[in-house]
Amino acid sequence: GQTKHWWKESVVYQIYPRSFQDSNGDGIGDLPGITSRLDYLRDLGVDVIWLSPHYDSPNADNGYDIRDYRKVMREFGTMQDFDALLAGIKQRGMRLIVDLVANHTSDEHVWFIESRKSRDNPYRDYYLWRPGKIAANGAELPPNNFGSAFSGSAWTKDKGTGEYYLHLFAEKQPDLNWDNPAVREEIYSTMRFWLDKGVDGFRMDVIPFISKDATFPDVLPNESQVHINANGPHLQEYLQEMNREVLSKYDCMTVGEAHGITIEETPTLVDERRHELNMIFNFDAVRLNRDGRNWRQWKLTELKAIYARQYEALGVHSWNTIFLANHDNPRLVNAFGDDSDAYRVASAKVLATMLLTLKGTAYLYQGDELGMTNYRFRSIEEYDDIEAKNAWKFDVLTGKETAEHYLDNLARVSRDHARTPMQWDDSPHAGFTSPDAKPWLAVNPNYTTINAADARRDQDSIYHYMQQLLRLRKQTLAFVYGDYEDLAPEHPSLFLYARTLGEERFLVALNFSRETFALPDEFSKGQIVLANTASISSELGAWESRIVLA
Ligand code: ISL
Ligand code: CA
Repeated sequence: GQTKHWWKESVVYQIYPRSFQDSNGDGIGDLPGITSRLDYLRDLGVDVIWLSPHYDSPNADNGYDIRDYRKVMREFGTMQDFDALLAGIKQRGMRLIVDLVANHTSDEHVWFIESRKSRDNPYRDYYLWRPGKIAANGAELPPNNFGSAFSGSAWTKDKGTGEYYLHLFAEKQPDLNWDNPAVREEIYSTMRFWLDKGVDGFRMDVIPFISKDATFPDVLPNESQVHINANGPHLQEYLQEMNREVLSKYDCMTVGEAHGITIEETPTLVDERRHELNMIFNFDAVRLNRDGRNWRQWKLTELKAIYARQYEALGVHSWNTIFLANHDNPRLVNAFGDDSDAYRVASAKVLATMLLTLKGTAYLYQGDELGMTNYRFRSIEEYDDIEAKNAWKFDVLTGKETAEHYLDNLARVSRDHARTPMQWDDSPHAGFTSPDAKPWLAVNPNYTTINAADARRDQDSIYHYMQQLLRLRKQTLAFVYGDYEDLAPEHPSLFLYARTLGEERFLVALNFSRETFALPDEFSKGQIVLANTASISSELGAWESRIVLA
């Protein structure tokens, strides 16, 4: 059978600190701001807070480029502010996990400053340096054909020594060399530092990328670079070592961000008998609406097939995560719901019902409890994200893609949609920062109607519905450990499933469309536990959700 753990029974709420709450009027969210909002999170009913990077950083990629792993980002506050936040979270019976970005550092990290100085610097081997390749015509090329996730080659030639360093992300994010035992020990010691402070675990950024084939063969035309990067030769060895040296010594949870790992490969990282990670984020569901970088229209049958495959592949020894949004994706309701005025609220409730009743630890993203929506960015200048700005330079400014096509697509997929400030109330800047300040990223003008203060007053709000769902889930182990059965995998608009534990059988009915459909008899016979509409019939109307105890 399945082992029981607090992290399987938990619901996690992700905070992007830059955009949550500003406390000092500089237009940037900060740690004291989060501390001031902890009652809001406790009232909502979440168990664990995941804090996106809060470390010292020059912010080439909003904190995913770390300059010092043991220092708090100046804009976010001080170590005392961090300690106060952690204490406030614990006082309210919640837990905190922090982001561990250990595949790469900032190029301003002291290790890299040293590393680039000379070929025989003691820190040289902390990063991945290689000589260029000489082509047949005598021209010098990068060591291989890896691309950076943020456009261009993944190699940059450094003037000082004439060698190239690897950066799977931005030029300012050099990849660490995990084959060097000193690097691994540095990271483990950093992990102990935060665990000893009392944090409850880590969300590990692109963790499957840490091990590289040191010979760096080219990616062949029929191969996928992310899949290669996520399946390096020593990945399992390093994760087991990390578990032995650090994780096993604490009561903590780990969730690896695992772009490039397939559903069927997931157990190689999380099967509990291997002692590596507790769970990973698989990207099949959240990126179902993407074809490479482009938006694609997804189908409900495809989404259901992904959840069925995850359930099958993970079995009883591996644990799943359920999420459809984070700081790298557009808003939940735009991407997977119906953002029209008529159905925004109903569809956000349908999605919340699904996220909180499927099998796996659920991850909610800040603002989704309010049904926050994508912002209408007016020009490339108004965006902030390095991914969007670099691709503009590489593809639009070079004429590979028209500005119109690029901006139309970006309006649907941009990571910045998730990063616009939290909408707290209907005062200027949505209460995110002081009235005379300039928020670091645009506030969505719909804050006058979509905001936390209104949601808390309105008994029919998404916020209150989610609060009920979270209470229900806490009381109901069937939603955590129960078996999962898709009752209508081929239905194009209805998602109907059962969660069963022992004698207890719950039925969930979700309508992902504006049409009305009849429900199987079993649904009418049971007792209604929760629904997003007051009028209940034997049919399921537009964007209705219903949970039934059979
Ligand atoms: O968001 C993506 C592209 O739109 C993904 O490819 C993303 O880069 C990938 O999932 C890794 O994401 C993580 O590491 C990045 C950072 O920019 C992301 O914010 C982080 O979630 C580099 O640290
Ligand atoms: Ca601030």
